[in-house]
Amino acid sequence: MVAAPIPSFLGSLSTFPSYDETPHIGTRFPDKSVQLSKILKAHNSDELIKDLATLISHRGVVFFSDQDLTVDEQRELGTRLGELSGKPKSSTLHKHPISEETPELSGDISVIDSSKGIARQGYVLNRLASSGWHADITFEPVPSDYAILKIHTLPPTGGDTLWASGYEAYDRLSPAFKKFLEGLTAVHDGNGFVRYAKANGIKLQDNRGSPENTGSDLIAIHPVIRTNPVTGFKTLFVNKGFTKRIRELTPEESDNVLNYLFHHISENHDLQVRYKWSLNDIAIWDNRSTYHTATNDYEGARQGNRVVSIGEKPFFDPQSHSRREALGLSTFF
Ligand SMILES: O=C(O)CCC(=O)C(=O)O
Ligand SMILES: [Fe+2]
Repeated sequence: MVAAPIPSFLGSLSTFPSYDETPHIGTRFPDKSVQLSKILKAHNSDELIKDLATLISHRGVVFFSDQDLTVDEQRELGTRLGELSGKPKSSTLHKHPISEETPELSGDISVIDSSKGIARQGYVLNRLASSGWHADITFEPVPSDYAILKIHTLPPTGGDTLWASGYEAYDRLSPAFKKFLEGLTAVHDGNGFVRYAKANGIKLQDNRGSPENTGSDLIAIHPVIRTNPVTGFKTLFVNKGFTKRIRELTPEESDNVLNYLFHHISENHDLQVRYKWSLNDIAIWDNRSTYHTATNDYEGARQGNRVVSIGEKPFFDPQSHSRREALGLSTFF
């Protein structure tokens, strides 16, 4: 069988110049004449933003160069991406448990700072660089659909971010292993943030973007294989940052299977994309079907603002297809 080419998912965004960073993950709009602030105000903004959500969900992560988007506009975009792609009415923007409200920034803006806070909780200097792979806030019962990160302070070089595709991670598993994982559930634990809050005198945020995301025990149970409702594709939904235990297995079985899956994600560099930031670039990713990790190879300041929106409660639809199956791409077995 001749494999089909990877189709375009640009829709109404096809009027803007763009290219795919790799075959399986990442699309970039390199031209700074393409401004998200203009897309928000366009006469057909609903169509453009809905198509952007579809593109992000298919391509995992999408990059925009040198953006003038304000934090208010970043919140608006985070809200509309989910609304136009069908998220539940009760889902709004996430307030990170250790997000500190300031006169300038409310709790629904996460400050990503190289010296402290969300991006540094649990960071240990002498660990493998690959130990940082995660998807955002999977410790919430209703976790994130999209995240938007704008980096406004950068070191002269370094500080790249990597993303990996959960669709492709699923597709690379053997049919027997896929079947074994489907229907299993895993514990996701974010209580490292509770300890960080206690140690640093930070008040834990409650009511974190969904009526279900409440309380101070940051534990959730999610399917190991999940269906992304926007694409309908199956994705591997465990991440090294937060997934601690597959409930249906013995502790040793769980440790070994999770360890295998974390290596499967971090060692297959052909399901990853690495982005080298310029000032005021924006990345938007789908937290349901990608993982990401920062690169701590620099000295000095690096800072950005992030909006994380809440999506739907994760589910597995046994009728859903893998990405390669659905797109008619070659398969491994
Ligand atoms: O600093 C980065 O590159 C990414 C930090 C991160 O994990 C996030 O913004 O969700
Ligand atoms: Fe993150």
